[in-house]
Amino acid sequence: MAAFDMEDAASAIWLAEELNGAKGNFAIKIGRPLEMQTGKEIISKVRDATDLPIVYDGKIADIPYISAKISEIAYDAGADAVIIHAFVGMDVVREVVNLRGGDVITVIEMTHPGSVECLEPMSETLIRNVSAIGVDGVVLPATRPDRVKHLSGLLSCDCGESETYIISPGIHAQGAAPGDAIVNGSDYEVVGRAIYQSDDPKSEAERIYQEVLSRLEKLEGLVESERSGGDRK
Ligand code: BMP
Repeated sequence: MAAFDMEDAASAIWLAEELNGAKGNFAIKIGRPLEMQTGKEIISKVRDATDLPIVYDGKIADIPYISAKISEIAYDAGADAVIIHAFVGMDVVREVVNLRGGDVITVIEMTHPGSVECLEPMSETLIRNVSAIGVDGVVLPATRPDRVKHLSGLLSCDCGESETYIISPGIHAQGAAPGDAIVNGSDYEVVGRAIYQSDDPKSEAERIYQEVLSRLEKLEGLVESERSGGDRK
């Protein structure tokens, strides 16, 4: 998932078009710096430039009425998903989920050091509660793969494997390596500066995607050889 935190519309639209034809499974996350510099219209403009899923990362953390209002504006502009904070409370999460405007992704733990102090003590409760409400996705930090592993195990589902997807920022610019989160249970890794500040963003996105894939394949190979080793015993 490419984080669009650049600050001008032309670069965002260009990169959205480039990624549309990129080899891999990509999505676009529109962040506040881009939105503040260009207005909410940037969501519609990126929508027109690409078929990729668009996530509006407003990190919404307001009262239920206002959180729902902001989410509605983002969905109406063309966002497929919005990111809201879970720590504000389940009444907020429920209000946004009940809009049924698109996917709802909730922040559980973050990549920066302050998250350990403030979010970690309540993250187990948060992930169980948002999971019970039925959010579509959660944010867990690629910078702490052990937390991705632990918290992903708490996502509940009646039918075995949870359908809630996990997105994990922190790749490259914040120190995590491509694949660190995915091999620990995440579904998407979020990459911002390493892509949009590179000389050739499309190639860089494809290269990072391949790196993640090869780590996954290596892991699956290991699991497979352990299993067949076990079968022979
Ligand atoms: P970068 O790869 O340039 O560090 O960007 C990371 C992106 O992920 C930014 O858009 C940031 O807002 C977001 N993010 C994060 O870095 N940590 C979190 O815990 C949650 C985020 O959404």
